[in-house]
Amino acid sequence: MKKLLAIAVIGAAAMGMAMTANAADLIKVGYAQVGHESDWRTANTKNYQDTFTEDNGYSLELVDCDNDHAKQIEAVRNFIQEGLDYIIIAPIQSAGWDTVLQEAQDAGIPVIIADREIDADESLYTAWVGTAPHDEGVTAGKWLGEQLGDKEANILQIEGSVGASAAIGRTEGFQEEADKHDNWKILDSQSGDFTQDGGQQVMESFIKSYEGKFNVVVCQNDNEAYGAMDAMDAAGITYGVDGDVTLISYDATHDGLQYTLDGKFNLDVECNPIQAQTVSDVIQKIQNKEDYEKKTLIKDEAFNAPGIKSEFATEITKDILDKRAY
Ligand code: GZL
Ligand code: ZN
Repeated sequence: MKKLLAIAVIGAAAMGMAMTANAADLIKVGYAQVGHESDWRTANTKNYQDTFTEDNGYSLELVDCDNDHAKQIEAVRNFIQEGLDYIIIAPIQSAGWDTVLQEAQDAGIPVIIADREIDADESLYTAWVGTAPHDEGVTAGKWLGEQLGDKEANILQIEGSVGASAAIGRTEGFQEEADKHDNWKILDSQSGDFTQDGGQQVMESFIKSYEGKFNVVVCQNDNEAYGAMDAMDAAGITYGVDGDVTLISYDATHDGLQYTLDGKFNLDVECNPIQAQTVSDVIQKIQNKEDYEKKTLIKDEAFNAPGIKSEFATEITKDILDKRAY
């Protein structure tokens, strides 16, 4: 009996060793995530959790920084303290990153900036994987110009979170196109913080000031657009393909594209949250001491309601919608 017990004990110890060894082999990654402000963010978080798994050789510490820059800096400092192998940051705001990036560099921990952009010198981070909000804004502006022809536009814009590169880029890109039309006027542009509540509150205040004076609403993400639709419904303002107001949104999440298919959104400019595999590929190259791209752009496209022909957007169909990953 004793012998059997001894074998069992050695076996368990070996298993334990194997597990510990495996745990030691895992690449320890910290992800300082923006927060949980939108469906886009939820899809992005799930994508990281589905990709940075133990089966794929990772241990992931994902911190939801609740749209709070100070919390995000603190999360990165904690990652440095823990001595993680890699730090990924989706920066809530573009400014204020130099100091903590220098600290990570001094600690020898590679930092990958994901999703959004930062103002810091690119020597302060190892790689960047994200999308092009400026181009997304240009696409929205070009599409509107194509659809309006020489008709005038009185535009209300609900911006994303203040200081976020996604908001800054979309605003600048759209403005660049609007400047080409002397009969376009952006009546007002306020931040809805990329949330549905924010979109509704801003739209309600817009309606108080501009009812009857606007024919275009631009929302810088789908959740703001849902809030804006609620506010316009309550005020009896029609929008979409058969409405008085042209409604433009960004993100092209599943529900946003459903509204586009239903003709409630005229246009939804995609910003693809499925980025984790691309980030993992960069990490694997660094691990294997292979060359890697400093910057990798995640491709976007745009979708408009059925029946609308455009050079800048694809007509959404049920088939495209059903195939979407998010
Ligand atoms: C865009 C991303 C933005 C989305 C919003 O790259 O950072 O943040 O457009 C999300 O939905 O809140
Ligand atoms: Zn430009």
